[in-house]
Amino acid sequence: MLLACLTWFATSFSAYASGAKLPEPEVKIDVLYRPFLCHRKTKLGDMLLVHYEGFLESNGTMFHSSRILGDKHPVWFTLGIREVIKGWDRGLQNMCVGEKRKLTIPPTLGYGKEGKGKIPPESTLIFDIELMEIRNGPRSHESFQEMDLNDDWKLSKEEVKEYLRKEFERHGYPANSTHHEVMVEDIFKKEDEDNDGFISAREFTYKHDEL
Ligand SMILES: [Ca+2]
Ligand SMILES: [Ca+2]
Repeated sequence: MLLACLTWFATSFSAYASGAKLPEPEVKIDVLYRPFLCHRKTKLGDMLLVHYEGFLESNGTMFHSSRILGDKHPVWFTLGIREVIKGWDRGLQNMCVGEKRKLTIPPTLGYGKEGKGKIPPESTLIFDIELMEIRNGPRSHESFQEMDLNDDWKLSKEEVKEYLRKEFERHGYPANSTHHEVMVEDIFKKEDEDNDGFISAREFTYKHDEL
């Protein structure tokens, strides 16, 4: 115990001294099955359809199974926008359809100090996850590339305005450039986090905090 404390202190101190963030626990990823054919791998911003079982590491209790409980359907979510716990956002990248993974997720990347429902506070979680399908998310790189007309990996106000114009036209609305200007300003207020006048690929794809 003392040794553990000393190690912890030494690690914290060196992190503090070097100005770096405290080292954060990681998700442990075990690939249980990887299909031979893999046309596409998951990336941040994709929509994923998964079946999963969740267990408490402490006593092996299964707290959820998408196959057995609820409507027994697999679930959709968007990767990398904190729609799910951090452990999933981090642990389900570069995954092929048909692939099965076991994730061991420390509490800080799961439900933390509070816990949730059947999950007690400070629980390490184990998930068996099978990826059923991948789709382009609304904040996928494909959508970004479509909007980025000059391929410089950032969206200018003009590009966003042009995108809005096309979208409105596609849905049969009359063009109203004053309205679009207002919308563009509003979008940039929310999305251009570093205020450099452009929406970068990163600002576009990562909706919330960093993973
Ligand atoms: Ca651009
Ligand atoms: Ca920016």
